[in-house]
Amino acid sequence: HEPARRTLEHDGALRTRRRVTAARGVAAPSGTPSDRPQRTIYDAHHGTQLPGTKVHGEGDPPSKDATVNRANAGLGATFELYLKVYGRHSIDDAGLPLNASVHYGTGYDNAFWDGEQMVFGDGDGTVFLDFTIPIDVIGHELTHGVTQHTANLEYYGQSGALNESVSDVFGSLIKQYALGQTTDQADWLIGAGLLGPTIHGTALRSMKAPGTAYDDPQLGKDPQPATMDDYVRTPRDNGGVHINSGIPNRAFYLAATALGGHAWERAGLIWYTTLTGGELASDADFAAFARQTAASARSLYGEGDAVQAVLKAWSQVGVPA
Ligand code: ASN
Ligand code: ZN
Repeated sequence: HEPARRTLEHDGALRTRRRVTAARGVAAPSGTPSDRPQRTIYDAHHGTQLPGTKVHGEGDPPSKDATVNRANAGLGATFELYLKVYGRHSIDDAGLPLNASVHYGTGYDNAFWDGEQMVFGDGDGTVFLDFTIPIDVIGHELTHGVTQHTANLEYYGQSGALNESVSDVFGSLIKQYALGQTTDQADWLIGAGLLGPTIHGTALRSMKAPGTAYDDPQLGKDPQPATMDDYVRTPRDNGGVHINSGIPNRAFYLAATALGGHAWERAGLIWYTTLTGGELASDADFAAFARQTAASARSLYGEGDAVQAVLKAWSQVGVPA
């Protein structure tokens, strides 16, 4: 996907230029984008044809299908965090309509962003339950769209692990923001409530303690490293994008908890500015991303506790900044 083009506007701020394209042939809104989301939920009826049939439009009364309502609410909560905290109007900052399909496939054990929309499986009911259950998973998938339209981090190796990590960071922040949690109240888990009742584990990933989310005969052990000492070199999973994301995930957790309070405020804004500020290369490695978070912290908050917390966090996970 072509990265969003950026222009330096008269006020000196780097902003993402409005795109003329929008999903599914719907014209992009012209002028000021709306402060309300424009959500549509589709039902794939256990097939793999996307998007499936429309079952819920913006402003419709709640569906009888709890999965539809969870998807709709999760998209709404994600839209709200991006707008109210970061001033971003949807995925493209130009009010892009949000489309999601639920009941994708049969016993489908995943959720994904396909470049245009979000897609959620029902899970097999044993290992995984319905992927619309964790709000952070919904936020994770939508954030892949934000990344595509901004830093466009290449989905391989360290830049791919950063792409994954950014989705976990904002997925977790959406949950923390929705629940009004401080850094010490947050669980820092991705996908809590998603594992079936017989699975020995708590979630898909832990940002606080990567590698400890599950250890189960069917699922195996959580493979995430917490520091560069345990970085996993593998050709699988696009070079371990869902594995090595544990390292930048923990860096965010450490920076956010060192700053305390609401993680979406200072730590979240530092990461958001890094992702969207136009200074990050799409093939950035961990060290380049770390340097840019420090630069963002400095430009937002000056020389002080924010930049110190960010530098210490990266150093604790073994990434030079
Ligand atoms: N749930 C996964 C993700 O969003 C799906 C994938 O690997 N593309 O990263
Ligand atoms: Zn992802």
